[in-house]
Amino acid sequence: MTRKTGCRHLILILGDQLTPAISSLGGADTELDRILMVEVHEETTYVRHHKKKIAFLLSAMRHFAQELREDGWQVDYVQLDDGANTGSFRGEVAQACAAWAPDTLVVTEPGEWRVRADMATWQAMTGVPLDLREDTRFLISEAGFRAWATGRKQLRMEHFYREMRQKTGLLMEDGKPAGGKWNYDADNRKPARGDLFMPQPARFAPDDITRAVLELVDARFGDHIGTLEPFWFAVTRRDAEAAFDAFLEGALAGFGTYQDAMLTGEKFLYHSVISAYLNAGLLDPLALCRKVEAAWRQGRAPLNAAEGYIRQILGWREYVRGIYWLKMPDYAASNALAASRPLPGFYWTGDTGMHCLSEAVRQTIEEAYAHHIQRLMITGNFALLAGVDPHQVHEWYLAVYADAYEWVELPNTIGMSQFADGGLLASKPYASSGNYINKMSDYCGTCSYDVRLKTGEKACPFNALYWAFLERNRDVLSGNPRLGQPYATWNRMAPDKQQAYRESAARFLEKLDRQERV
Ligand code: FAD
Ligand code: DLZ
Ligand code: SF4
Repeated sequence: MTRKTGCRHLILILGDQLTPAISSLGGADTELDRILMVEVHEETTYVRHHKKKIAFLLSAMRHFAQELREDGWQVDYVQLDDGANTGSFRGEVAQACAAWAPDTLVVTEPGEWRVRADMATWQAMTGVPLDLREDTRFLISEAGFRAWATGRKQLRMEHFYREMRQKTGLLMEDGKPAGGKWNYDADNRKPARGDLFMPQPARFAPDDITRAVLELVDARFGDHIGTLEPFWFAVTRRDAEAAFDAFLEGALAGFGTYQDAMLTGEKFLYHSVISAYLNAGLLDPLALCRKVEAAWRQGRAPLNAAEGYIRQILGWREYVRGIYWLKMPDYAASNALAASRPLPGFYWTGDTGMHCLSEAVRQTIEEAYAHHIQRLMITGNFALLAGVDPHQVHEWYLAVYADAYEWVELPNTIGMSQFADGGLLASKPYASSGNYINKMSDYCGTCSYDVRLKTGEKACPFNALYWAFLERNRDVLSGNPRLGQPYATWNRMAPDKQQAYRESAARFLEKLDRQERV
């Protein structure tokens, strides 16, 4: 490696730090400092990410590097197919530090424990002092969340969210919540009908940079899940902002009412489809919340929509990040329900007679996207009821969605969806029989199973699995006050009916274990 000279700070910008105001650039100088961005094999394969997720991020990284150069920065950009690419962050950092001998290596804290642990060894490895800076793109710092959590018996999102509303002043009027209530979720549970106007997310044609990335991903990651085409994601800040503005105009007004709805063939409904952009740093969370508040104040969206939307970003998104950093690294190994079944093969193919699951998985394969209620009440609910190993469930979610980074995915999966943290995050498991899915979707109408049948070969598998789940986990769950009613129903049930549920669930799970098509 030839020694180059003239670098004061070497600033490493990671793939999900594509923000001009990122803290690592604070105080930097275009003459004295150099930026390093690296496409590395290790990050593309630590789980086998969806092809579209890899393509999105690499294209967004290349566009960001181009914008930085246009703004006068000196950027060293290492592409995946560069001959000298070492394949890892640490290899690239070692190489660049040897080449530039910077006074300091500057990095904004990464969003995953795995990378942070590795980074802690870099100073010893390179001999270059590491200036690790806080990620200021969140509305509460890790220390701020820790302070909020300290001394609390329960870490409920709703309490956290109210404090965040007060802290930011979002949807507040004279110190009180706008409209008199903090939360309008009760208004947000309507099913959707096929004849409703369906807005669509804004789509962007691939440019030369994206096309080159698509070829690269196709050649290198052909065996990863997912289809690459059509590729329509925004890969620049400007386009991501246009996508959000299109959501404000076309879909926000219906966001609240239809937030929990699911409809065959409608992959996006009234969701904003911006999580991949937000998590990569192309959008700013506070700016999004302010725009939504403004839309409500201008009468362009009802309060239940604006509040519901702001709660997702100001509440849930910040809260799960806080939980992640509060509880890692042990959190990842949580398995309160001792679930151990392997993840069924149809999670990778969508090949199942259960229509709700085939819809959710197939659109995941096509788009690297499923909306929240599909993730929680279809793929998550099934894995929970079937007793799938939560670590395998976690790795699946981390791999298949374009918005997935461990800080946000892990608490959602381990905590909210699989109850593997024993109720730290959710006050009760998000477990439901087919009845809920039938109420919130049109999936059951064209399913090979019958949602009205409770037991037997043709019965909706969710029905018997639900009761078998409650019975199997009685020791851990029966004391939960929010499950008092279902346990009371189970206890009152005639023994032969209980036995029919047990047998139905056991037969279905045996089939699953024999890897037969279900
Ligand atoms: P919208 O429905 O339009 O919501 C707006 C925004 O709110 C989202 O873009 C997102 O930034 C935020 N948001 C909403 N719900 C949550 C939540 N529960 N946690 C954090 N932020 C939220 N979200 C991710 O960003 N990355 C993940 O890896 C991820 N994994 C998940 C895994 C499971 C098992 C579950 C149940 C949820 C997961 N979520 C994850 C949360 C949520 O499903 C997605 O944020 C949402 O579906 C993204 O689509 P959207 O942009 O259309 O969101
Ligand atoms: C997810 C991802 C992928 C697929 N590829 C890269 C990459 O090649 N280079 C990079 O800097 N970042 C990538 N990322 C995002 C990182 O995994 C992410 O920055 C860390 O997990 C920390 O959150
Ligand atoms: Fe899903 Fe059961 Fe409805 Fe089929 S009947 S779509 S398996 S909930």
